[in-house]
Amino acid sequence: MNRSRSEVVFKEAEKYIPGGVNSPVRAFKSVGMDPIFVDHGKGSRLYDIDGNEYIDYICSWGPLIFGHSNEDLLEGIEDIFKKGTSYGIPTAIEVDIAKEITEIYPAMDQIRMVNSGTEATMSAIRVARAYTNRDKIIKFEGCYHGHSDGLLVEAGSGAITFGEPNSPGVPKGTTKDTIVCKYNDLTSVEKAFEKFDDIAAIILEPVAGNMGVVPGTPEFLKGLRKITKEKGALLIFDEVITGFRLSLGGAQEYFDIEPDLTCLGKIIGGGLPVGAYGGKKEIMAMVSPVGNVYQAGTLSGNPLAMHMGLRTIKKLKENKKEVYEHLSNLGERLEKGMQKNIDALSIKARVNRIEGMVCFFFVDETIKNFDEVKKANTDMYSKYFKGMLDRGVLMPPSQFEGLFLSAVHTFEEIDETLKKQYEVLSEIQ
Ligand code: KE4
Repeated sequence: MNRSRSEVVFKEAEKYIPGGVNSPVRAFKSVGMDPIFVDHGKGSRLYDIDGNEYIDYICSWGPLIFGHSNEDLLEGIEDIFKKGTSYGIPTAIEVDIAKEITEIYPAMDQIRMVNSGTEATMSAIRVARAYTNRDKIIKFEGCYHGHSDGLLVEAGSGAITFGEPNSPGVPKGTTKDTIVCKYNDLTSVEKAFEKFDDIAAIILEPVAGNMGVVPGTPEFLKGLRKITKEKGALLIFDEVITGFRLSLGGAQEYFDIEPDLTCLGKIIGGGLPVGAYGGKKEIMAMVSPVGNVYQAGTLSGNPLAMHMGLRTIKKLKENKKEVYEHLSNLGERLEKGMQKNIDALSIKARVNRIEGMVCFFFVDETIKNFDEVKKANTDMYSKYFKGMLDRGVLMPPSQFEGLFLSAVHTFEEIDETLKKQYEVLSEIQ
């Protein structure tokens, strides 16, 4: 497959942008190749600047639940930007989207718009600390919540430890209050509460999507809800991926668990920069200008992003049954077909799936948390990624990301993907 124009542009990009990209995973480093550069997207397809066409399983890492450049969503966008793109003064559309989301997410009486998932989780943690007047938070190994200092940690040695910064530039002081526990392991959380009495909150992805797809078990999630209530800590669901994806009401609807704070992003921006956090009125009353927890943003709630987000949410609501059934059926077809390929070729691999969230792991054991995920054969994944890319199928350029399906992917595309996966796995094993 000819990718010469991407190579030229990438060389140029590396001169002016660190690593030639504006977000690390786009550099394709973990799959050992230079990135493709996109010309445009349409539906479930992505086209690079060399004219190559791909079935897209990245979909901008989640926002594009209706695929690329969806006419329904884009309708009316010109009227918005001809009137103005941002004012720094409130607009009525911000009320409309806040109303829509809080009606769909009963755990949220109020919601504050920000511009990324990182801002959403960072702000939710600040509110939780202020509300409980406690400093420590618990996060889980393998979960990613954006790049705010206190969350760039990895488990130190031993079971329950303070997070060690996993990035230079993060002072030890900002991670000393971050405790890292094991995902799907309630005992590790109970031990943390035995050891520390100043835990403000637990933050987690109720279905982890940043160590590949690893669902939280219902027992684990219900156990977290129980222990946080008992100990007076808040439960924060980071639903930046699962929100409006796992179901219209996200993981909290799917598992019927009401968190104290919810973080959203991706889908609620419909492809434009949006994040949000919200919760019960008495908690959100801490947020400036009502309360004293300061959080602000020049472009928060700008009408262009709100338009795309609101149209996406309305389209999901109006077509709820069809959309989520289709996502789940696509996921099931992928899972079954991938398992068939694994069995036919005796490949050391597993498929994790929950509804439309799927991940193909080069791991030969049941995957419950990061312990098993980190055993993945990333060399095999890199060969697999390249083989699929050369056949016009764009998988996530990292073993530690899930596939992102959309409502416009078709069963024919799933079948084509599975046929190509069989060819690639036959070649690389
Ligand atoms: P952003 O700041 O990238 O908008 O969101 C951070 C974030 C927070 N919470 C969850 C559960 C997330 O998945 C993310 C970001 N996801 C990654 C991909 N899994 C974004 C892709 C990238 O970093 O380029």
